[in-house]
Amino acid sequence: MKTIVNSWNEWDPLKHVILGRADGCCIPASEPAVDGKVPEDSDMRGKFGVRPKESIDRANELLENFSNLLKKRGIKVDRPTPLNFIQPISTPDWKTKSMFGTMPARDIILTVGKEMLEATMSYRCRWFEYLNYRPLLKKYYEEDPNMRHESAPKPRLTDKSFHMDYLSDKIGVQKRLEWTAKKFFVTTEEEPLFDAADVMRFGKDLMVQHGFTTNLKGIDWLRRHFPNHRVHALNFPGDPYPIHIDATFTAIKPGLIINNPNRRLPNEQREIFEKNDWKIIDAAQPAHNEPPPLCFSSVWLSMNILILDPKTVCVEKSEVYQAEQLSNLGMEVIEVDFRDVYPFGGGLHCSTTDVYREGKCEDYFPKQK
Ligand code: DAV
Repeated sequence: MKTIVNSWNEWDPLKHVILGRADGCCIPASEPAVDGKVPEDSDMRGKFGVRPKESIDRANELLENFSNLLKKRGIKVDRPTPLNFIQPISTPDWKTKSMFGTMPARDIILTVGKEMLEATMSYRCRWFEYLNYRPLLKKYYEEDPNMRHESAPKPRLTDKSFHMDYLSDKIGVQKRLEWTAKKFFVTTEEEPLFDAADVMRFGKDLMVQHGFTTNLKGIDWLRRHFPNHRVHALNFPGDPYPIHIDATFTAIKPGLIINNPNRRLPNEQREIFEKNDWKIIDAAQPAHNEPPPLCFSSVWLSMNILILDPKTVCVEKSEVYQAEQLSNLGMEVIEVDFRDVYPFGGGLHCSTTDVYREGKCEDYFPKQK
């Protein structure tokens, strides 16, 4: 079967997906955006280099199991081709000692309808990450005459793109919360920046988180790039390290969103959801008090679920409260053992990116004003 690229939202029946790999994944060297994001109390601080081999093997085993589970359900699964990440990279503007990896496919590639768009990214170590996906994107482009392969303007990522105030590991959570509430983030407005995982797709509407990895210029770029869509900027005070919308605000099906109760959408940004009869409910608590060792992300990867169709959802196996909530909402929950993949850049939603979901571009928010 030849590839067709088509995916407009997070819930229509999934038929073809890209799933990342843990091979050679590195803890990146110090650089402005990474230093701003790694939690101040993290065991990753001061470490650099390829992750321990046993942890890579274990994550790859879980990824392989997840791939088999999806295939058994009739979903086609493609995997990226990893580069050698432990080598210095540079542009005329900067050098850094390694790349990152190729686990969280969702961070890099944004699928909107027939288009797969390579995001700008904002970490220097992730500047070349799109290359891991090029063999697949090349194949899709050749097989599907309607596929659009796009790449956002590569950013310069000089020091001007970052607020150096964030370089310290002694800012403290209180100060960080004040700064993020004021929308003072690590990235500046020097140039458009966005990660694909800051975008949640709702057919004609794209909801985009303004935070550490996506700036307002990045959101404006998306708006101009997708003139047939409505692009909305959202932000979620309460998160000291705001990156990626998919552990904060997760659409379940038309009309229903779960929102991280520590990072609620402010009232003034709720209007469009209320007007169109979308319910935003608090997500269940995570089952863990701490992320696993050497992990970038918070315990809220509990919310990082992969929806296979509006009645079926993959949830991490230990996240019993999130599973219970979704099951009470009438969904069939598939448990997936995935916690040992979290340190490689995220959960079930992060590790995948859509190639094909059934369905077309619908307008779920007809009342805009
Ligand atoms: O809560 O640490 C993780 C999102 C990863 N894509 C968090 C956000």
